[in-house]
Amino acid sequence: MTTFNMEDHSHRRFNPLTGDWILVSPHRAKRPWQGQVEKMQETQRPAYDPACYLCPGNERAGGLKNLDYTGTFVFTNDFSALLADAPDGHDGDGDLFRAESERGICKVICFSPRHDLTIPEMELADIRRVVDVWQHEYTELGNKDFINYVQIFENKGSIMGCSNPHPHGQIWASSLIPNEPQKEAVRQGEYFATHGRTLLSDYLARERALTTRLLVENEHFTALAPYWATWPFEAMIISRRPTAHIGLMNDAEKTALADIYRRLTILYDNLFEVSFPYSAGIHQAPTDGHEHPEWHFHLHFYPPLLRSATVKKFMVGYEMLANPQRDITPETAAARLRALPTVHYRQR
Ligand code: H2U
Ligand code: ZN
Repeated sequence: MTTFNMEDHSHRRFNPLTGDWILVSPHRAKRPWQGQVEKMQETQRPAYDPACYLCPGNERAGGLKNLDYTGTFVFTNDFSALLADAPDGHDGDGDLFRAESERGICKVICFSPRHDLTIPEMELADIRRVVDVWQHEYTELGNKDFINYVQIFENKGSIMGCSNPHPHGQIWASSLIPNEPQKEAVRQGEYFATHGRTLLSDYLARERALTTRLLVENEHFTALAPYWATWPFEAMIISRRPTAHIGLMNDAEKTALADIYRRLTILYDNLFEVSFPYSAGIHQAPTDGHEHPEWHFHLHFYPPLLRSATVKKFMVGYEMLANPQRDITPETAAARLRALPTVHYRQR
């Protein structure tokens, strides 16, 4: 019998943040590939698009007009998934049928007036303004008595269902804590109660000693491919200080957050020399009025691309019916990302 090694043998890995498992099949990454590998033709977008509903001064669906903004611009989503005035109520009869009313507020954030940019091509100072908006919105929305969780996220690329290439993100603030942060809340709470330290501070210390899954670092943040990553080039950004939420971040940390978001997404764009699609977002403490020393601020990046600008990983079959599976290991993915140039391919 050969001895088990993670680079050759099928195995499963545990995600301590959610309690889920992922199946890893590194031997399959060696199988021949006969599908497409071509580079996508990227069209140069104009700096201003008169037909874009996010560009300055333009009209949105419903007739409201965007301000002639020069930095960031925030507005209430014209098609909000959560409504602030949904009345209290529920439906069902106990175990089998359960429904509850849910209230919330949805906003859209334009990152830049420039239609042709995305975060990896923006100046650091301009990304810093986006971080300021995140901090302001987290605090302001979180202070409302009916808002107990603020989900900040960015959905980028048409392959992710994003409707508009203009650089933007969203915030959905709700009265209940949604599934993913709720799973993480439970696991981080258990860990903190047992160890007196946050789960992610212990995890980060181990990863920084091992270095194999690290991507980029600055003084206040580390970007890495998590041990339990599901998506081929999945990443996390973790604050080095065990900060519960963005409201507690100081000036230096906010600039460092802008810096690491930029540097990670430059690596992403350089991987296939294409504007790299992903869903990314912040996980942080609920805004329920309690202190949450167990919560450790972090971001998740879930990119769908697998082996070229056009070939994406499908979460289907075994993944839908059993559990997620990946071929290329997070260690290999990290090594590939780390080896890329740190200057954006369009600025070279
Ligand atoms: P995506 O790019 O991920 O599709 O999100 C864009 C959001 O912008 C989406 O939630 C909103 C949509 O509801 N939107 C407006 O609020 N006003 C508009 O005029 C068009 C789109
Ligand atoms: Zn998380």
